[in-house]
Amino acid sequence: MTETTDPSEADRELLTLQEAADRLKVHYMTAYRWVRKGDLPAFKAGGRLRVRQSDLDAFLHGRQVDVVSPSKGEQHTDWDVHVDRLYGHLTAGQGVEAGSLVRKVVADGAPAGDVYLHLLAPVLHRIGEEWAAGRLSVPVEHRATEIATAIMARLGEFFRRRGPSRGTAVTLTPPGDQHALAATMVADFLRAGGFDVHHLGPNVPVEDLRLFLEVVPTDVLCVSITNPATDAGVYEALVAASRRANGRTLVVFGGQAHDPERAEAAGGVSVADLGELTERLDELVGS
Ligand code: B12
Repeated sequence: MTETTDPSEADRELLTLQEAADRLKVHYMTAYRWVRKGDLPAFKAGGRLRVRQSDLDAFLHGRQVDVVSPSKGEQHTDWDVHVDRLYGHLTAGQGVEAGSLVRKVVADGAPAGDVYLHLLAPVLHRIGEEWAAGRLSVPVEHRATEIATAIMARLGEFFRRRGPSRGTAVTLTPPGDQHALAATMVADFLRAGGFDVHHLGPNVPVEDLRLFLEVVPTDVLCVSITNPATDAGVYEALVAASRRANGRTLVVFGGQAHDPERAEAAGGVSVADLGELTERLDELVGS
């Protein structure tokens, strides 16, 4: 941080730290910490911290991957504590409290991608375990899922990325699979990774998908499979449909109930870890 009292510095480019924090979509204290660490250039003018718009743009550009993508390595967020709290809010139907908790975790600097992988997914997994053990009713699970869906809709904005497109992706779940959230996460990760995404949601009929792929040039089709009762023939059906439609779409299968062997045998690709998806796509289809 540099100190100056030169009023000529206070040109139109200057933002207060609160304005900078608002544009970065973080809490004031988070922006302040970044200034103290020297990550975000700021200086004092008229006794207040100021940030140049151009410095903010450069910071945002450099940090975009951090804000959006899962972090690798260092982790300061106490995920276990947040998982317990969010589980409590979701199962009690406390949508406002759940939303505030997630907003705070992001405002404190956690990448939105990490919120998906280390907070929402484990909470939903626990909800599934408790439902399967007969300790959570179906309405309570449904209500919790609705709140999680609303939270994800709000987090979606963190996964937008400007710049040249790396290709077009389609995301969905196959026929008979009503589990929508993981496919939405896949769509957001692909957007953050620079893809234009057509997110079709759950339960998409194969023949209708083929017609869609005929008119929408698609580089990657990402299929999320969660329902263990999914028809085993769906792997071949989806790969065949994409080949008939245009012959160029790479079909990637993932999700807790997907079968890697069937995926590969059908001519698709299996990717288990969502955090690795865009890197794997770099290897598979190039940038
Ligand atoms: C919510 C929910 C539902 C809701 C879904 C509503 C909605 N809007 O999505 C409803 C009520 C519809 C539902 C229905 C059923 N469900 Co359900 N459901 C769940 C629950 C609690 C959460 C699902 C979820 O969103 N998880 C969070 C996501 C983010 O986690 P994920 O799927 O693991 O995804 C991660 C990775 O796998 C990966 N990933 C996922 N997809 C992809 C794709 C690619 C390309 C890549 C790279 C990565 C990737 O990235 C994600 C982030 O890490 C799960 C519990 C659980 N373990 O998930 C049960 C669960 C999946 N359901 C289960 C069951 C049994 C059912 C039903 C059969 C129940 C019934 N008797 O009717 C039906 C089937 C309906 C159908 N036809 O699909 C079981 C499956 C058990 C099994 N494996 O044998 C589970 C595991 C519950 C349990 N513990 O028993 N369910």
